Amino acid sequence: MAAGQGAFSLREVLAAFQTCVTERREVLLGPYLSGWRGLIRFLHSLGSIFSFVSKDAVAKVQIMENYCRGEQREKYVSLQSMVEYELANGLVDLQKRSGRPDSGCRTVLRLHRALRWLQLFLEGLRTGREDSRTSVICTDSYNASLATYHPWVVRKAATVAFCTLPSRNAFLEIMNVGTTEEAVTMLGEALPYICDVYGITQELFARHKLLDLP
Ligand code: 1PZ
Repeated sequence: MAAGQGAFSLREVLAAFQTCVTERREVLLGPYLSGWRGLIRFLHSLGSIFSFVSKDAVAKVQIMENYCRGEQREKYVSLQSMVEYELANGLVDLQKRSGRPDSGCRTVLRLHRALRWLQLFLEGLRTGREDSRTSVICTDSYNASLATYHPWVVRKAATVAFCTLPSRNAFLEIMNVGTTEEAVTMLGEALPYICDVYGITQELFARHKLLDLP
């Protein structure tokens, strides 16, 4: 079953991450953020129990979209140009938050950490057995990534919400990519691009010592 016209398919969303990386290995913010917008739309389809997650994700994407449309928009074309501009102009709080507007660097860092969760989660879904539970895959991926950065109450709420996730097969179907086999194939094709975006960002942030921004 192909996704009908206008139907929402995770294939297009994941393809956005494919178009992020330029020949010079820069990560373009435009497609990066449209990938996130698509993921958030998908998250909405999983029910209101996830609204505490989507609210935070929307807020962060919004901050970045404002920078991308703002006066300094040419500085926010890629992650590389953003890091260079914000650091050169002292716009990044390195020790603790000072009450200034959130920098692009600290905001992207949160999305970047969530991208690691996404990578682990989708890889778990792809390689999971037919009868494996999405909630377990999701919890394991979360504990191995994002959970480190979240306080107890957020971890608790996340774990409760994960329990509502449908079975692996049902989950692959709501991705709207076709049969479960087609969804698994699509994940195998799309994941290397997400890994690439994650890897380039990780290297960039590590090089500039930005991995612990408050
Ligand atoms: C398929 C099921 C989807 C489950 C989503 C898994 C992620 C759970 C994350 C729950 C955290 C949401 C609450 C807000 C936390 C914020 O405190 C942190 C740090 O930001 P700060 O407080 O420093 O400003 N925010 C984040 O870690 C960003 C979380 C973004 C999560 C995006 C998930 C996108 C899901 C796509 C679904 C396919």
